[in-house]
Amino acid sequence: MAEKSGGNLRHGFATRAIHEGWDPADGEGALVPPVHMTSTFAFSSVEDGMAIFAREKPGYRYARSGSPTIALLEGRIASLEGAEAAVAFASGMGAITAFTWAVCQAGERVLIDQTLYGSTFAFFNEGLAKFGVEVVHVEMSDPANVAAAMTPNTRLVYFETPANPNMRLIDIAAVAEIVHKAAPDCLVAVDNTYCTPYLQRPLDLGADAALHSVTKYLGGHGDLMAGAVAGSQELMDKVRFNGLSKFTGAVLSGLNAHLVMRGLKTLELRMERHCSSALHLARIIEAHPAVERIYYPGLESSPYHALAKRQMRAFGGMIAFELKGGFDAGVRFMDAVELISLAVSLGDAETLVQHPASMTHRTYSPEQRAKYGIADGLVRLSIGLETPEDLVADVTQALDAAAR
Ligand code: 3LM
Repeated sequence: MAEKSGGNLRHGFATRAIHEGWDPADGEGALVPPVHMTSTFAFSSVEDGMAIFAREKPGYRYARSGSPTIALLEGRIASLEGAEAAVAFASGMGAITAFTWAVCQAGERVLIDQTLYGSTFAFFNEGLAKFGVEVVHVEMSDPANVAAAMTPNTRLVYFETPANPNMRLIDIAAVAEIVHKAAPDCLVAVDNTYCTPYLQRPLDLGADAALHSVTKYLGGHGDLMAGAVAGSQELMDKVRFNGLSKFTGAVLSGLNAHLVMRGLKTLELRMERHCSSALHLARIIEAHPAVERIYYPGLESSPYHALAKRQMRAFGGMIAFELKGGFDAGVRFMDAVELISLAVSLGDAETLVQHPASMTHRTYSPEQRAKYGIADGLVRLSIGLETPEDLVADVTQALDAAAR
């Protein structure tokens, strides 16, 4: 995957994740930037405060609309995503809701893919539709369906790729081209949580915004909640000063921004390990006689393999599969794991397993799950950073147990 844009391109991804935006000389030599734990900022005069509030002069006023530690993190995420700017949030849902409310209004139309993280799906269908925005479900893995659903008042096209939990892929470049041709003001937003900008850069492929649950791989250690959106400066100003500051208030704390930056320093290394372990395990799972079907774009048998090779650097750390015997066999597998933890969330050092139909995607009705490919027997694995042989042993004994 070629990197076309973003931040200081003299430097590579890992260097930017570690250094972007910070010179120790600006902080009395501190190698690690200080954490600003302050809610408000003192002005030198009324005139100064007025100019900062009017955004005629750069400066901080109140931490809900920005602070130095958050700004440093935002600069790093923007650089990694190849964006002009980014806005950080207290959670992924904080980012998704603030972004959407900042860009859409009643009477407009939003296209969403048919598989999204459960709370995102609920937000669009229950939270947004309630305020007079028309929300239309489209099967976006065929871009022709997006073309057919576009109307002049379509304001936003929103999807995840790979989609949580069933690993469908969507061709970002093809969808962005179709959308921008049909309605130049329509925004294409991609939830890039599953990939991180190390694996996939939606803006380089023509999208207008990349969104994250930073709680996951970017934080990387399962010890915080955070979110982010990256895009043009103009769009991010709208997201910050309307979506975040006025609509949701879902602002990240300085301490958590510091922890995310600590996580980002090892993002490249961690993603390499997540991806290599996941590919190794996917091959073992695919070959096991207890397995009915596996969803992992790194496998040659995946219908998304060619697209994954085109738009992702590697195939990610998430695997979904169904066992012969469906739901009951899936439950036997999840109850049989020993090293692996039975928990929602993903992107942590610990390998996690969960049951989408009853947990992360409970917001879908049984009919919607059936229609949108979230089988009752689907099991989701987030492959962690443990010794790969230990994961192989645990997965294999749990598959053997599920088959009995
Ligand atoms: C999960 N996902 O286990 P937060 N976008 C994507 C996500 O996967 C998530 C969010 C946004 C899970 C969380 S489910 C009870 C636990 C692709 C979260 C939302 O607000 O930071 O959780 O991000 O799949």
